Amino acid sequence: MALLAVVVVAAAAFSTASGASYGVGKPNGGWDLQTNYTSWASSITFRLDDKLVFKYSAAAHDVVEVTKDGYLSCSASSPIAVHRTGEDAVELGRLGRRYFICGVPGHCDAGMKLEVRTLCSIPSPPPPGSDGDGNGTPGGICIDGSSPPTIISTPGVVSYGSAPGSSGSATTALAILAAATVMLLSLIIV
Ligand SMILES: [Cu+2]
Repeated sequence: MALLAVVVVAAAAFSTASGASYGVGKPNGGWDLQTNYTSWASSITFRLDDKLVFKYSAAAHDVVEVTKDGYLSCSASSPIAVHRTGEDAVELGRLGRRYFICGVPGHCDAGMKLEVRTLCSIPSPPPPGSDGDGNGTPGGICIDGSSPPTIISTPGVVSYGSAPGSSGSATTALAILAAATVMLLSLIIV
């Protein structure tokens, strides 16, 4: 029974849907001087393997991925990446925050700056039988996409690798629950 629970959890972890694609500033704007990107980004929950698409006139703008400092100071002088095609797709391939500004002087200060926070692909599955202690929120068990969850041979223990932001509490709770079930079952059998 405990093993079954583990299999179900592992199966849920593997069934990652492919990411969504978001046109930056859409549907009412684009990558331009009119859109408020703070409110645009706050209306979307970005998940791992989602994609940003910056669409703009390449003659008027560009897209520079910068550090948090570059974002805060509107400085494109130490870029992480520069995009200039007018239709640039950026994969959100890792968890955490990323920062994009327009490198044309004055445009970032005028509001062409975007902060995106990428969360786990899958909300954490609540441990079976738990009464829900917040394990469904991002930051619990987190699949980072680059390393599939590994299943250790000890019954009831599932390891999700070194996914950033993962806390051991959900896994530990699952392990304890599984161990308790195994002990109970063996008592009944004996
Ligand atoms: Cu611009």
